[in-house]
Amino acid sequence: MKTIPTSLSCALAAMLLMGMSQHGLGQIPHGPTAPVDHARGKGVASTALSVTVGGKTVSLTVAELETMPQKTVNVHNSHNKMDESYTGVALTDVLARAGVAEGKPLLRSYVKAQGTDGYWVLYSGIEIEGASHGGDVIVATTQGGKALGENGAFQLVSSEDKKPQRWVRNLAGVTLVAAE
Ligand SMILES: Nc1nc2c(c(=O)[nH]1)N[C@H]1C(S)=C(S)[C@@H](COP(=O)(O)O)O[C@H]1N2
Ligand SMILES: [Mo]
Repeated sequence: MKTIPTSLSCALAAMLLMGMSQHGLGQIPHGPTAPVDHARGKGVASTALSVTVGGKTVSLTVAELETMPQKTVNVHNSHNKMDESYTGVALTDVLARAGVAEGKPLLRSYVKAQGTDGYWVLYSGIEIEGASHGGDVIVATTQGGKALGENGAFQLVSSEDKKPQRWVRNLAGVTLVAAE
C-alpha cells in the first residue's frame, strides 16, 4: 500500500468496509487490479465455480461436486494451529469437467485459482497431479463434515503447503493456463 495515495487507500478501505469491492460481484479480475498476496479477505460467498480450460468454461455447483469422487485431506493449519480435515473433489477432476485431456501431463501448465475477493494464487500443473507429485490439491466443500461457512461454498486446500496461503476461500474460478 506504500505507493498508493492516502485518498485512494481510504476509498479502497471504504469500498471493502461496505462489502462493495469491485471484485465481489462475481467478476474474475485480472492483472494489476487484483489484490496483492497476504490479504486476509474472505470475499462475498461463492455460489458456483467457473472452471476454464483452453477457452472453454463450465460452471459447477456444490451439488454437482458432491456427485463426483470425494477426497479428504487432513492438514495442519499453521495459522490457527488446528488439525483440520477437508473433503471435496481433486482439482484435476474439477479441471477434467472443462475438458483437460486425460493422461496428458500438465508439465508446462499452471492453474490460476481466484476467490470472489480477487485474491488469486498459482499451482503448477505437475503439483496437482497425484500420479506425478505427492500430496493432494482439492476443491473442498466441507470441513469436518460441515459446510465451509464464511469460507464459502468452495475452498481450495493443498495438503503439502506449510502455510494456508494458497487455500483460496470463496473460490470462484480456476483456470488452466499453458505457460507456452
Ligand atoms: N479468498 C481469499 N482466500 C485467502 C486469502 C484471501 O485474502 N482471500 N488469504 C490467504 C492467505 S495469505 C492466508 S495465510 C490464509 C489465511 O487464512 P486465515 O485468515 O483463515 O488464517 O487464507 C488464504 N486464502
Ligand atoms: Mo497469508
